[in-house]
Amino acid sequence: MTKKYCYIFAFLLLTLFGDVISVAAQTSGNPLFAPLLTADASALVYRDTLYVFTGHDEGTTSFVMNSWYIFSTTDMVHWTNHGVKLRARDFSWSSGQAFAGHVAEQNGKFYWYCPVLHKTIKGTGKEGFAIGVAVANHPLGPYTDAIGSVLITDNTPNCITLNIDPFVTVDNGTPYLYWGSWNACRYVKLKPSMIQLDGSVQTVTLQGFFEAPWIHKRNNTYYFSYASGYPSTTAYSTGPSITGPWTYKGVINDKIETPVISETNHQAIIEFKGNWYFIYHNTALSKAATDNTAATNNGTYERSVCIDKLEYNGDGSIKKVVRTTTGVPIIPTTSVQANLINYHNNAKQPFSLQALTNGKYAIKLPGNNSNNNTLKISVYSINGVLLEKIVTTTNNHEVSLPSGTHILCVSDGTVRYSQCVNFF
Ligand code: FUB
Repeated sequence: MTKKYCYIFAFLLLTLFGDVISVAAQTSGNPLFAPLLTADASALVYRDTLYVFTGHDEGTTSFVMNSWYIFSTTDMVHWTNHGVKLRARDFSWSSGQAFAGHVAEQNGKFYWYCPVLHKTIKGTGKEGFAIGVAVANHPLGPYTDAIGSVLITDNTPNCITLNIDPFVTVDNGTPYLYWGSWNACRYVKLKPSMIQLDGSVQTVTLQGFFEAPWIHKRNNTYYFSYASGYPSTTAYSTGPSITGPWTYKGVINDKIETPVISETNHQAIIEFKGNWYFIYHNTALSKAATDNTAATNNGTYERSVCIDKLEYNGDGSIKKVVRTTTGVPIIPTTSVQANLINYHNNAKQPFSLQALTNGKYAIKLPGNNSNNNTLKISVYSINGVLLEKIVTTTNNHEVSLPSGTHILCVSDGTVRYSQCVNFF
């Protein structure tokens, strides 16, 4: 169909079948939580909600970080800022500095692993950071110190110079704590309690590792992503198990050099409602980027969390992240109620598109189809391109309706119905 005829087709359908329902497709925008400065995101899916836990930059020439925030969304566009939910000083043994934390769930409890400065423990040639754990019964807290003491300090055998950037995951029932910085990475098994070490600290071998470990699993492959080099890119390696061995695969996020440099590059990777996301920080809200009078062109200490899609190639490798200012599209959560128009007698039949948690819609057709008639559902783009054709005898079918305008035509063999539903 030529472009001209596509538009005529669309116009005819739209005028013939009257009522047009519009569903706005929006995007999250980047940075996500402007104007607040946020960094070092950790992400967790619980029930139908995505929670993002961030640090908060308060300095301009060094890391000044006192607290962690929580944000949540069910659709990627409408975010709730739940405010400060934990502070470094909430650990009575800490003198401050809320570096990159990580939240993990186990048996309905939520554990927030936090790297903070220890008041008294500082090993020779080490930086004095320790990792503590706060616990809550809900991702939003309230969180309290789970141990009243530390999990990792400069005194832990085989620890590293800078004990920061914890990452915890439960693999086949066993919790693992990874952490690392200054080119050194470690892991240790945790007991099921999540707050006690179970065995000795192991050295991790990863090409180009600098800091910020994060592991996700897809199709039986473990993906280990991390900040690499300094200033950092985000690179990744893959392996057959939670402990590797790890094979280097390449860079998935370039250095943050625009609008101004961020020396750090700290990622979280998460699947939510069938989509994969890459969460990172940039410098768009830093003085250097927004104020011509800024003393330096470095935004390292004034970062802001962003999100973009994470996409895979057919062979399972990760595509280079395309950083955007628009962010990611909305996941529809509202249902659309409408009437299908009987093609023959213009009568209206109720029909609904019910948003599902996987981002698709369930089409609820008129009646209960007790005769098991064959239903034909066609989804067209506005210019008449057939996007999806479903032939079914059930009265409840899942259909993908991505952004863009669509026209839905339904036939049950004897009666034809049509409706225009515009997904912008
Ligand atoms: O935000 C302080 C530190 O900078 C984090 O712990 C590192 O991952 C880096 O982002």
